[in-house]
Amino acid sequence: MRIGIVCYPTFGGSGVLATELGKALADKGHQVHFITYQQPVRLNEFNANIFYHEVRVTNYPLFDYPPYETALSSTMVDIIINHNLDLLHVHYAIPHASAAYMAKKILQAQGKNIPVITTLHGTDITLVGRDKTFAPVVAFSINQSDAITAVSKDLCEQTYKTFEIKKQIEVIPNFVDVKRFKKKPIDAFRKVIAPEGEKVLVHASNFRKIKRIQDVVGIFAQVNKELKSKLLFVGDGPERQLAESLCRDLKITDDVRFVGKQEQMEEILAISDLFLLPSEYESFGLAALEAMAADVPVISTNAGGLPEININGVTGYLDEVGDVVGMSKHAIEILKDEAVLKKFRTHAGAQARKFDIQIIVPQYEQLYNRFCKCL
Ligand code: GMT
Repeated sequence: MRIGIVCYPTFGGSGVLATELGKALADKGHQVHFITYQQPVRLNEFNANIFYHEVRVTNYPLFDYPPYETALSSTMVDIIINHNLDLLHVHYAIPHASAAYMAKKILQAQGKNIPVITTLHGTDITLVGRDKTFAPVVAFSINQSDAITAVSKDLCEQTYKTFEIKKQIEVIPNFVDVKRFKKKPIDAFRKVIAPEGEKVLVHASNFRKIKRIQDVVGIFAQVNKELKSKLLFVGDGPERQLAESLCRDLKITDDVRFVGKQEQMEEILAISDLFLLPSEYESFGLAALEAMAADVPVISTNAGGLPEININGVTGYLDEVGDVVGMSKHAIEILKDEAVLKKFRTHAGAQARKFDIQIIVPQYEQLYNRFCKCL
């Protein structure tokens, strides 16, 4: 089957998921065409079945804003025709679903039907999508998709609550390649990060407000008072400075490292003991699932779809948004006793296996098959 995948090429969860899906489909023999404005960050190896098409936006002095959506629709049309694609799968509604609708209509006028599948990822519904500036277009283009999927039950419910959706939204949860995240820790690396055998806590995100990274600092400060520990901040984003100055105020800078955006997350997770995700909302929490796949328990909030992956008292703990005291207490409870930590690690790994790539990708293939009998 020839599949077009449209996504954000950045470190965000939707782009990561879309890229991993494309790679898995290519491994299964499908021809996958990524249509994005940059090479997706996780698209870092050669595969004969993968093609990357860049969306180029021609600017013109008249334009205060480059017309990206128009360029995207035109590129979609071009690639669908010239590579004879069977189906288009767009990740993140804005602006991918509406650009796909436009491409579909253009092709329809030329006598070609291209099925469009839209996967909703979270903020395209719960934050940006519900903004009045975008809402009518988002609702319309979701309704015009041939199939709609959401990455968690919670996101599915939020979408029905937020928009008047006339179609069925199918839940296909995010997945993780468990094999990839089962890495042996590199001793030399662990020694650099935690030279005295300190416990290693980690947070990875785009450091947006919704991630509440001030709570990551707050939790770590409490843990650090009780246990010798280090904190790794992976990623970058608007709240980084705030977190850095909070670390200075709390005098914990020697034990906190901001390591920036990292492609080899599995190596960092392999030397980690606990993952912190105190977000205000997560439709799913792919970063937490990746941590669990590396046998790292998770301290998170109980917001959004997080309870669908993190099991309270089993794979980690879930507390109310902003409950730094509760999350600190739970973090210490897991970390202070090796036997307890080991139990949580085992359960986290087992839970992640339920979301293994081998289990979830066939669900997307079955969905594609309903629209195109060429598998
Ligand atoms: O978390 C972000 O801000 C990035 C965002 C994205 O679209 O890249 O992540 C969303 O999609 C991920 C993959 O499906 C989910 O795991 C994240 O929970 C979700 N983020 C939010 O809902 C805030």
